Amino acid sequence: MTQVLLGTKNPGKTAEALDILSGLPGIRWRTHADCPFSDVEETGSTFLENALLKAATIDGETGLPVLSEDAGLEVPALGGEPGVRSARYSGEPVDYARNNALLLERLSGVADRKARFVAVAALWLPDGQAFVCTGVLRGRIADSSRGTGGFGYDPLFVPSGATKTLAEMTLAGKNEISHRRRAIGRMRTLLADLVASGDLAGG
Ligand code: ITT
Repeated sequence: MTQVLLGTKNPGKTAEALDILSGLPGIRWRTHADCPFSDVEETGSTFLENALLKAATIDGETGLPVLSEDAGLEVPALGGEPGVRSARYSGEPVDYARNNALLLERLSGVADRKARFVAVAALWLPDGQAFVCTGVLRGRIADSSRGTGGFGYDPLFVPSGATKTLAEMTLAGKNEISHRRRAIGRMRTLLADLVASGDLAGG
């Protein structure tokens, strides 16, 4: 079994990612709870840069293969905001309710409520190999918050073709369709190939 560390401190992301990755043979998943690592300052200007930065930095600190992810919400009517600033849209410390209130305020009176979630998953191996997969979920921003599941902007996000917000779905329901499912699901296929070829174990 090769150990791979999930390089995220976000408990919501961790639960969703472990569910998507469950049953993958040859890998023992470690998380921040059992293998703590330092905060990584997200200085990149894209999800891709930040995902790679987190995976490479946490690999450097722990010596383990690391799967990180950078994700966020893009609203075309707001010029792509909150984008890479999704977590800290309304300032520090991170506060999901305050972020959601600010998003609703900025969209007040705006007819075009299209939005998309983007997730970029990055795998960094101790020998310097890196792999990236992206996932997108399209939808729209609701007029008010609904539901208590998930995290972040989930109470405001209604996926295309759905009536419920992501926060009104179960974890399994969100994980069938989400941007994270697409990015990490693609990474799952890649990880299976790396396990089979022996590349994940190194040497
Ligand atoms: P790590 O960097 O430790 O992984 P983080 O929460 O800081 O955790 P990001 O930098 O990727 O993660 O920021 C993601 C933000 O984007 C998160 O705080 C939410 O506001 C939003 N977000 C991302 N995925 C989401 C999802 O599935 N549902 C709701 N909001 C999401």
